[in-house]
Amino acid sequence: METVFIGLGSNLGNRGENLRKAIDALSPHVTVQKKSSVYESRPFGVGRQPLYLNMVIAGETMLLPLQLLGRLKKIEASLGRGENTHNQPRPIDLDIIFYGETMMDKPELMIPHPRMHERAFVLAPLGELALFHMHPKLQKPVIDMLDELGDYSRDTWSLADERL
Ligand code: PH2
Ligand code: MG
Ligand code: MG
Repeated sequence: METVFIGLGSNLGNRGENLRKAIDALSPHVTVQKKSSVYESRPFGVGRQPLYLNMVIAGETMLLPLQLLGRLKKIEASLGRGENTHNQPRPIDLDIIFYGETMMDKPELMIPHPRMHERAFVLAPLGELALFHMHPKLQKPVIDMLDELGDYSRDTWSLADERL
């Protein structure tokens, strides 16, 4: 059994419904223990796109990292995400943020997520769940990573009305 943090993002279709359906589809594979609030965030690093809804969940899973990745991809596909939609608007994106203390550097999967520490739309919801959780590679807690993003990142997101 391993503790896993998963980032969810949606900027196409009924975004709140997409998040809800993704969490439902996850639940046979990941016992969801905590859910962050839902955030609305400006698209980061991908040009002009619709606003995202983002959140993070924490749970426990028996799946190994690559098995979990395979499961996340199936859920993304079942919710209408096509192939080769990296950095394109998508109904759902499911990213492994942390998997226990695991560090993994494969072309198909990097853990922790390689860009999580630069992204307020990950760190803000993650901070709600685990402010003092250590990044195993950077050896920093989430609160320090948030600090380093600085205040400017504060106006890239707001809390959404959605309650999941
Ligand atoms: N995901 C990306 C790229 N940019 N921006 C926001 N605000 N939220 C995301 O989930 C997101 C993004 C690639 O996965
Ligand atoms: Mg992503
Ligand atoms: Mg992804």
